[in-house]
Amino acid sequence: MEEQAGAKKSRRLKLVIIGAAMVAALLGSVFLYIFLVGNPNQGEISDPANDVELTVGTDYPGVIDIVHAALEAKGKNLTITIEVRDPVTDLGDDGFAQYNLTLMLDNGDLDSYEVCVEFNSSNMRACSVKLGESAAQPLSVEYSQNSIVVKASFDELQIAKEIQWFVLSTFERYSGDELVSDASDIAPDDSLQTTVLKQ
Ligand SMILES: [Ca+2]
Repeated sequence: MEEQAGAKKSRRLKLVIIGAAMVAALLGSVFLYIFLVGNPNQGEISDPANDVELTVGTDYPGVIDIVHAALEAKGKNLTITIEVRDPVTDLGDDGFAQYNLTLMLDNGDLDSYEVCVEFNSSNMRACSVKLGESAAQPLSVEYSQNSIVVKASFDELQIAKEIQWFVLSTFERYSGDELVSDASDIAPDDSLQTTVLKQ
């Protein structure tokens, strides 16, 4: 009996040691991953629905009503997600919408970029332009339901301490040459958003 109890105890001890070793290995992998890959920096803006300003006409598509925007910065890569009130849909032949994201990267100097997403009935495309330069860099853009995701890359982002940013959406619709709808939304409403980066 005593022998059996001793063998049981020893098996239990072995299992405890193996379990502890597995947990330690798992934690080690997680720490190694964080050390090698790093955590992304994130920032976000929430904006009310139904706060679009109309300067011409009486209607606009809910796709320009911004409700949330987010940045995720890792190294020099930046992922921008814009969420809107209604799903991204066909704007019709005469509709034209645009999102302009202004980014000011504070890295001692202030480098400013404009990220622009424009779309109409047939396509959506995105590009970035550095303030003071004219060359536009094409960017990857995808949309799904109520989200638009843009991926960009800026060398200055790697040494930037913070990003100040805001998003402006606009919509125009023409009837022939006449502008019959002109609407816009801005987020945040009253100031720039500051996202601090931990490098
Ligand atoms: Ca809004």
